[in-house]
Amino acid sequence: MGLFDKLKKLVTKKEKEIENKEIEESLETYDKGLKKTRDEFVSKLSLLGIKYTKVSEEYFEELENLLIMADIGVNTVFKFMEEIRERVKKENIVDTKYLQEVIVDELFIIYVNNESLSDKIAMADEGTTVILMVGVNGVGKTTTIAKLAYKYRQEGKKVMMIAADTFRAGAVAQLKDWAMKTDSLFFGKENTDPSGVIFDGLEMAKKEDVDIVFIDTAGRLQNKVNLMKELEKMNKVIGRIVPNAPHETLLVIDATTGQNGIVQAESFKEITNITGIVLTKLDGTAKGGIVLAIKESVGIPVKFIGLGEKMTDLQVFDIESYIYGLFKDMIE
Ligand SMILES: Nc1nc2c(ncn2[C@@H]2O[C@H](COP(=O)(O)OP(=O)(O)OP(=O)(O)O)[C@@H](O)[C@H]2O)c(=O)[nH]1
Ligand SMILES: [Mg+2]
Repeated sequence: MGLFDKLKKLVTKKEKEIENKEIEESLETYDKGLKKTRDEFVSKLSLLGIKYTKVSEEYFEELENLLIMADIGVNTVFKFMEEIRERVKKENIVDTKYLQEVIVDELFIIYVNNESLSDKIAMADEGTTVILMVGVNGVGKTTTIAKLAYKYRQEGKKVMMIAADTFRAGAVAQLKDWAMKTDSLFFGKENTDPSGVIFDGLEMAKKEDVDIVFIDTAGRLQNKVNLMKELEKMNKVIGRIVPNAPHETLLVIDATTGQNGIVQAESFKEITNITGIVLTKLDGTAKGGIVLAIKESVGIPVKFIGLGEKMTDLQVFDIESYIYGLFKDMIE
C-alpha cells in the first residue's frame, strides 16, 4: 500500500531525525500538543476497529460520526467517506484494521493533494518585512506575535512589535511586556487611531533597520464593513511606508472554537487578503482535525500552529509532523 508505507517510512525517518536536537524538540511539541486529539480520535478509531472487525454499514456510520467529532468539517467528511467507500469497494477491503491504514492514508491525501504546501513566510527581498496579525478577540494574536518574535530573535533577526490594538485597555502593555521578554523593539500608543500608530511605528522601524515588524490589531469584529474599512486603511498606510507590505497577513484562529473558526476564516478571506493561518490552542482541543478542514474548505495554508501558552510553543506547520503526532501510536 503506497501512502501508508510512505507514512511508516516517515515515522522511521522522523525517529531517526530525533537524533537531531532541534527536530527532536519540534516533534516533541507536536507529540504533546496533539495528545488530546490523538487520545480522542485515534483511540476511538482503534476501538472502532475492535468493535467491528469487518467493514459494515454500522462501521461506516460510526466512522463518519467520529470524523465529524474531530472537526474535520462536514463537507470534507462526506467527501472523505465517499473516497473511503470507493476504495473499500475497489480494493475489496473487509478487514477494518487494514481500513484504518487507508483512513490515515486518505487524510494525508486531503491535505497533500492540494497545490502548494508552501508554509514559508514571505520575507521582503530587502529591507523590512511587515507581518500583520488579524483575528477575532481572544484567539491568541498577541501571544502568537510573542512566539514568532522569539523564533526570529533566536535566528538573530532584529524584531519590532507595533501595538495597533489601541482600543482594549491593557493591550498595549501586554504587547510591550512581550517585547521586553523577547528582546524586541516596541512601538505603541493608547487611545489613538490604529493607522496613526502603524504610521509612526513603521517610520521608526525603517530608521532602526528592523528586519521583521509584527503589527498587533484589535480583535473586535463589530461588523464586517467597519472591519474591512479599518483593514483597508491600515494596509494603505503600511504600503505607503514600506512598499509591497504587508508581506504577510496572518489570520489567527483558535482551534478550540471548532467549526466557528472556519466561519471566521471565510469571513476574513472575504474582507482582506489573508496569506496564511495560525491555528492556536491545538493543545487544548481533541478536535485537531480542524487543520485539515481549514485547508480543504478555505484554501489558505496553515503556516504556524500554537501548541501551548509559552513563547516556545509555536511550530511551523508541517503536515508530516502533524500526521506523525496524530498517528504514531497506530503506525508503530
Ligand atoms: N493553550 C494555549 N493557549 C494559548 C495559545 N495561544 C494563546 N493562548 C492563550 O489564549 C489567551 C488569549 O491570548 P491573546 O494572545 O491575548 O489573544 P488575542 O487574540 O491577542 O486577544 P485580544 O487582544 O483580546 O483580541 C491567553 O491566555 C493565551 O495564553 C496556545 O497555542 N495554546
Ligand atoms: Mg491581543
